[in-house]
Amino acid sequence: MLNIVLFGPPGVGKGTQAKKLVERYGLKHLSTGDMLRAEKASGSDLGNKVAEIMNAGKLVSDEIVNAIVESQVRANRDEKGFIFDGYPRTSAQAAKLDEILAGIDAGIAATLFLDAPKEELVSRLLKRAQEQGRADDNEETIEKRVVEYNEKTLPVAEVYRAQDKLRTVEGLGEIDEVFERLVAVVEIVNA
Ligand code: B4P
Repeated sequence: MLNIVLFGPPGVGKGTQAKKLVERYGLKHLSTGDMLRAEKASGSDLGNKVAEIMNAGKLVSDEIVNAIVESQVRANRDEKGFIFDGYPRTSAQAAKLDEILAGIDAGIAATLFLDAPKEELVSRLLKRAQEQGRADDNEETIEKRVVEYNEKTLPVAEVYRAQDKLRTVEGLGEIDEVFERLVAVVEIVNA
């Protein structure tokens, strides 16, 4: 199995690049953001709870997110591999992901850390706000998402660095340029 984690701040292009990697390598795309937005759109009790948290720029609880990922991994265990997009976002999620993958005799090949300056992230997200009107893409919420990222998510990079699985990739530039940088790394880890 080829299991890749796409890691980085809000708006860096995880979702954008995950779709392209999935197409190139035939992997299963698991985006916790997309799955949570689907739950939100369903109007279920859980969806309403999730909507409130996401619209406030906060991270949804580990319990909820871990349960969603676990069921998806189990249901798709015969795939060639997974692209984890936006997961893990806390140290507890990182520990859970190892456990989930160990349960299907698999592990993470690499964590691709896309990074870009904050001004670029804010400008991309505000542009997306105009194009798609996502409830969490406004100046106030973006600021809160960046704070959550710095406090809770960024430390997860160190977990993967310690395991020698972290690969940093420049997220500034044209979408196709960034993609080619990611592919160059995947080719090495998948050799
Ligand atoms: P996500 O859906 O994961 O979204 P994101 O971090 O904002 O964006 P991403 O990095 O995927 O950016 P994208 O490619 O879309 O999370 C949303 C929320 O869900 C979180 O705040 C949280 O509340 C919740 N959540 C999700 N996962 C969770 C977890 N594991 N635990 C707890 N809570 C969780 O790109 C952004 C924009 O930039 C797009 O418009 C794109 O077209 C553009 N773009 C991309 N690459 C570009 C480039 N190279 N140049 C110019 N523009 C570019």
